[in-house]
Amino acid sequence: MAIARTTEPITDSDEVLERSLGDAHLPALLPALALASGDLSLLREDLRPTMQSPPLPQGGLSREAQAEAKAVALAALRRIRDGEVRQAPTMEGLRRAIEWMTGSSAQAASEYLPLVMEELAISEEDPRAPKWRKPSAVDFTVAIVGAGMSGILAGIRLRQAGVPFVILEKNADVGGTWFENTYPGARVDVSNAFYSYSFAQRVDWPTHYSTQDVLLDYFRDCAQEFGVREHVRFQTALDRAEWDEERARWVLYLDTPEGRETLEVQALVSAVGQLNRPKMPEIEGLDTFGGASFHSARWRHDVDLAGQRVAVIGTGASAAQFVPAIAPEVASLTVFQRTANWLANVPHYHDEVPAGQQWLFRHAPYYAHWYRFWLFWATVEGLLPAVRVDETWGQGERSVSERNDQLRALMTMYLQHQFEGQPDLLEQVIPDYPPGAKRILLDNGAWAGALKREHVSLVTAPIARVTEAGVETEDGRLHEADVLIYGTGFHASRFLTPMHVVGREGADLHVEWDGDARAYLGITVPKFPNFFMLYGPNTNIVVNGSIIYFSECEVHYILECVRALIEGDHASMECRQDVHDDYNEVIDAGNREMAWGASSVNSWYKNETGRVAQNWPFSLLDYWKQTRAPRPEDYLWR
Ligand code: N01
Repeated sequence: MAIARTTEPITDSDEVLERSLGDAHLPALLPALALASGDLSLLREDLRPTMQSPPLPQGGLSREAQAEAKAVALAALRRIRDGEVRQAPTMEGLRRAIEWMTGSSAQAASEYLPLVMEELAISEEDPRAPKWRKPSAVDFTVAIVGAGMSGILAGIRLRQAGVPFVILEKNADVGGTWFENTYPGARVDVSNAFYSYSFAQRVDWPTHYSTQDVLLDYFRDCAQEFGVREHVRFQTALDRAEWDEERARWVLYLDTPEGRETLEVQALVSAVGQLNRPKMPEIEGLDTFGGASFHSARWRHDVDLAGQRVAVIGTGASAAQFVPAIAPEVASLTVFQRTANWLANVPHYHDEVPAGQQWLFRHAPYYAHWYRFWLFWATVEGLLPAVRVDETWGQGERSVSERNDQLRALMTMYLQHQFEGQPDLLEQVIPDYPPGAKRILLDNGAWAGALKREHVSLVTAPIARVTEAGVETEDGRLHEADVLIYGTGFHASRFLTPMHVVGREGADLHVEWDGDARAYLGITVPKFPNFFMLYGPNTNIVVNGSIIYFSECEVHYILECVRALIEGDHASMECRQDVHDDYNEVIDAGNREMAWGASSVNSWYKNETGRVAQNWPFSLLDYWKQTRAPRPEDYLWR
């Protein structure tokens, strides 16, 4: 793995430069080169991308504009290579570049500037690294539960701050979801330029959207390279955590390969994720099935699917990946769909990163960073308005606003194109809810390609029961199968199960939540001092943000909490109930104004009470701002 700390000097010929530019993402390259060369005149009005979500290829630049942009970029690359220019970007330059790329006002660009400074790591290598260290005389240890993406991250930052920590991991390796989900076709659906730690940018991702094995390696490498792996206790599960108020300690009861053990720490961080407890459907007769059956997150690689009659229940993000992957080898495939998905057309979803782009990532100063920022803007912040409810729109379950309706039209056209000549199938796959009410799945034609195969059938009749021979639908049909695969998702709203967390005065976290998990900033909970969560309630994003971004914000906040405890000589900090309650009202109101909150469609974003307990309804900038540091007045300090 090549983590890029700085770009390599350009020593190649004009020919190589020109060839590489053939693969360049021009809306990201021009600001990168403008800043690196100090020549802001590269940010020409006639070469400015049209910022639109979903984004247009090359920001909608015409062929002529693209050719001109390449010529401009070639000249700048040459000047940088020949040592004529190489500048540290100025604040004014950065602001102008944001304005140019996003089409935002100067005021909006200024608002994003501090965040962009961090994202682009302009003035230092890793601006998010803690700027403080625990004094050696202070006794303070943290336990992190989970060595997935966010647990590794918390370990990296604690190590940098000199705070002792241990990571408790139930599995035999790091990687969390990328360790557990090994189903065929598993890959990330957020571009790796964004789905990667800001401080560990790779310049050699083989594909835009990495497969599971590549991501598992990335997280393994990061755990190793940043000195975290040696702090992980594998095959060690936290069963119960109890807060001892008098001694201001968390007492942890662990199940280890050697048996039961206790451990005491000053702070506890949950990094267990939302999507790691497989959910089996509540369908009659599951146990009666005669063949092999398994959940997508517990893939049975020992079951050879070749030549088998396979049935799949569920058509979410997991099934959308493994159905196309297994379709070619099975004898027949019956896919049971309860709710159709909106698909976003991403033609390069499975493609390799072209050589020219790889060269630019490696050599063009700031290019990788601006590419990351382009994705951040075009596929995340920019998409939010398209899923926000317009109260005056009044189209029910069709769409939530004019912009949302346009998105619907765009994605309907894509489905019509994909299922051309198959009117029966088309009718089944067009969702009857607004785009963004459920996760929009990325697609390059693989889904339709699988469903249109002769031996694949899509069944939308409700399932009545599972029998020894297969799956029976309510229309009385029995769909025979040798193997039954559950792509039925996770117990997402049962946060932190099956762990028992007992806070001040015996408060049990699950009793407190009563099936409706809430937290302040998704991180802290009243009655649970020195307890912090990563990817906790209301920190999930729907329209394709990167959860790594959220984890970096959360970890920064938690480190600032630990710092406040240590530097303020406090034994504990506990979120105030009124602060927590007021915050949750704002969150709930925000979610009601988004497609996923307004629509009545079922989704894993809602818990048993119908409340959206998963999602963050505001911008990424908002979350970043709110997680800069704990406000002293939000907490009870002891
Ligand atoms: O799970 P899901 P998932 N009878 O809950 C159906 C992330 N992820 O594992 O829609 C019949 O989305 C259920 O139907 P319905 C990503 O955040 C990311 O696929 O509830 N059907 C649905 O079709 C994602 O959102 C990646 O009506 C039943 C399916 O099972 C999240 O994980 C890849 C049923 C469950 O879909 C979860 O995705 C994979 C029943 N009784 C996952 N019960 C990438 O990065 C459930 N269903 C690409």
